Amino acid sequence: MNTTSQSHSTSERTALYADMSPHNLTPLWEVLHALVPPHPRSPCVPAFWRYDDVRPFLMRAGEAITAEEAVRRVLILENPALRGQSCITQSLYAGLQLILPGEVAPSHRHTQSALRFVVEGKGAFTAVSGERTTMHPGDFIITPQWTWHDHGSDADGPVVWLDGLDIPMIRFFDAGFAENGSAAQQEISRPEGNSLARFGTNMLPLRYDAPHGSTSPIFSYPYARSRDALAKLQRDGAPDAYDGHKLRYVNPATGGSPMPTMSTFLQLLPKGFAGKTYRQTDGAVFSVVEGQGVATIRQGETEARFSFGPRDHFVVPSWCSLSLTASEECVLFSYSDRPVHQALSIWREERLD
Ligand code: 1HN
Repeated sequence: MNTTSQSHSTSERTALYADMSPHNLTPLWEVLHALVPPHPRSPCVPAFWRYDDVRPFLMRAGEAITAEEAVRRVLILENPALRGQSCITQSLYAGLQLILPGEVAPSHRHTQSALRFVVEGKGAFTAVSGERTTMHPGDFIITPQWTWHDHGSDADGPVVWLDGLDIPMIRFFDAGFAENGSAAQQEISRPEGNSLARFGTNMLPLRYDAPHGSTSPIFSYPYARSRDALAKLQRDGAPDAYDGHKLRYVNPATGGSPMPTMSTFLQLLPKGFAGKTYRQTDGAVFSVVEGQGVATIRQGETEARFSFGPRDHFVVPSWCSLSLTASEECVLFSYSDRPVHQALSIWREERLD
């Protein structure tokens, strides 16, 4: 191609772009590479929230506003590269919620699914669809989409939990609906533990009719049970070289994830564990329950090393490589958007090292 035709085509293109722009037309060939990248390049970055840094702000929030006035007294864990968007990854929301003795976070429902992972304190409760669940540290509790839910506290101190929601996904699909309850607290129609008795013992009621569609019928997965399972795995065999001893929570009726949009996991890293490096397309949020360790996260040429302890939180964006080491025996809870990747047949994992 000679220079004349090249400059001719450049000016021709510039004119073409300018003339068609008012018609809301734009040339694909200028953006094609960015639209179909050779591998994921998340705009999110790895980030870490040390609980000792966050807790004083939570307690100040407890003095600045009541749970009732706030509706939900939560400090959002915002990805530093996505400030102002109320999200920790492009598809997931995370926040730390505080409830104080005697408070009520009023009843409402929405099409976003929520998970709670109890971080500090015990004796608060959440009520879902007429049943209360008392919170203990490490309990994993579900609020299925479009179920009435409120929180309260008979505790004698502050109770803090991690909220994980699929807010950015529902926003992406423009499928958000919400309603406030007519009373601050919903009526309780079943005794505590009823859903665990019906669905949580590897048995199901005859003529089981999924009360919440593809969401698990169990509201609470108590830490004591999950922790005990990990202790027995640790006693009985060698850890996986990448994950340690890692279990996924399931919907007992389907074997699938507890919620259609979020997977949840609990893993034990034995003392001295030096995990191999892996990456996955699902970005994940971690809540540290026990122990001390280091998460090394690589994104392109940039490496982040987070020394974590109990109640700390960190995020591993999509396709960042992660390795975990433990100087003390560790237990980590995590959640991600994996079921959506799997439903779309786009989930990928690479085990490196
Ligand atoms: C919500 O309903 C809760 O019920 C927590 O505790 C966090 C963040 C955004 C929208 C709804 C809750 C939330 C939320």
